[in-house]
Amino acid sequence: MSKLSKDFLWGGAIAANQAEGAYLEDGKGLSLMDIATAGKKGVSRHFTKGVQEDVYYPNHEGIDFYHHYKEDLSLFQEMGFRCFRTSIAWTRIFPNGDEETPNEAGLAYYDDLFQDMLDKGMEPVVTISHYEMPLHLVQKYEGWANRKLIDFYLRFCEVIFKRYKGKVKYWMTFNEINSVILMPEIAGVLDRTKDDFQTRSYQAAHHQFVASAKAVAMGHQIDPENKIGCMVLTLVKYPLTAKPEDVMLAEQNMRKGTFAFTDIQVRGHYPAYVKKHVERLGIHVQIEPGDLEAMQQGCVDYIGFSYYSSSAATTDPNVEKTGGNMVSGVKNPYIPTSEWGWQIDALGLRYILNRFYERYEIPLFIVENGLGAYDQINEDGYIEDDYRIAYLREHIKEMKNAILEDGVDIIGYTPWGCIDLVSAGTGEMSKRYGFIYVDRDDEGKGTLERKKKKSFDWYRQVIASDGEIL
Ligand code: BGP
Repeated sequence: MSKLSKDFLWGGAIAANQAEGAYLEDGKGLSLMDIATAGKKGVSRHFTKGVQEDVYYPNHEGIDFYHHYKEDLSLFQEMGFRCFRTSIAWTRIFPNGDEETPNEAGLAYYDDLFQDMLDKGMEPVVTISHYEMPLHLVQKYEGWANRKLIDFYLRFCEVIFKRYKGKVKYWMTFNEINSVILMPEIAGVLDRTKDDFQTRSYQAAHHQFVASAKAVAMGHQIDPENKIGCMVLTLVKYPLTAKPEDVMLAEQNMRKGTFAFTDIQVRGHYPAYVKKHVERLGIHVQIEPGDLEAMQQGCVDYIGFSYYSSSAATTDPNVEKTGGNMVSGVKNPYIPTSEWGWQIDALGLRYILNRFYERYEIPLFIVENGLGAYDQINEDGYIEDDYRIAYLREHIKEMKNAILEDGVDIIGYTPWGCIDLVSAGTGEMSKRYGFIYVDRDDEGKGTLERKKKKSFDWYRQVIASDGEIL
């Protein structure tokens, strides 16, 4: 029998800023992401300009999950979801981020949302900060480069931990925390042309590590039932050849891109290779008394992570490059690529699961995985997304191998964008991940009608059979 246990958390994942829309409703403030994606290729970096009249911002309406959540959760329930991952928009709770009193309407919205999940048999899995923060905190404080952000974030955490106590047990502190170094603009650190950009980015990272650790400690104190994880983007790198230099480089890239972040948050301190790296960069990161103790006292309970693709590493400068989630790598000739140039590698999932588990021996949670693709509606109005089924099938097989063959402890699996939503990387609707199609195009036209794709029934069967029927 190759079934997974009944308590394995099958589900799906979205983020507030890419799905909710209703960007100024019920007292919500402007978020960084409300102006960061402007429907153009790549993340627009006109953060400081605020909303411009002549620019189209896809996140302003998203898929209007804000008003459709009951209908959408019912569809997830039909698929048998046992959990559902979303984030809380910081700006619904603290519109500017630095005020003392939270916005009751925002709190009430998530009360209803989490209650509806529970009523429909889904364990809420909540990202506290998914790529977004009040724009005001960027404009007034320079985002996470400013130490004050730690307190603003902790105030937000305290309010939501207390309010949703008993409803939410699974939390993650920052989505893809490695983005603070890979794309510091997401943490509100602006202006790459300035000399101190790197210093500010590393300072921002330190602030996030301290904030995350303090949030973990606080969350445990408020409710000992809470399970609080980190969330990292996994950048799996293989050596392109068996040349020792390539092997070493791949390992260094794994540390720099991925393990540095988990080492810090799981073990609660800066590893020696991180200190050496910062030393080599010649930058000074200000560490205040108590910071290192706080990091030690706020080790995470589990590792949440996203996995989409892998790439290779080589010291040879002449080989072909490949695209990827936030960073590009070297093309691996043994694996295919998606329409967006991300290399598809299901075995890489088993590989990273094992790397994490042998390194830390704490539970893992695959909170993002999936294939972004252009979907075609056929004449009967149906979407036959066999390519998506094939991608997920192969990844689930490898996840099962990790559990059943290797003994890795995995809490659950939440494929990304279980309902179509706005792409974080491109700002487009047409890069779709969902089991459920949403009638909305890149210009914001469409009825917002929801439609089940072929993968919907497939995933329902996967869950119903506890992963046996793929
Ligand atoms: C991750 C993010 C998500 C998401 C996903 C897919 O990095 O956590 O927010 O969008 O990648 O990326 P994209 O939307 O660019 O296809």
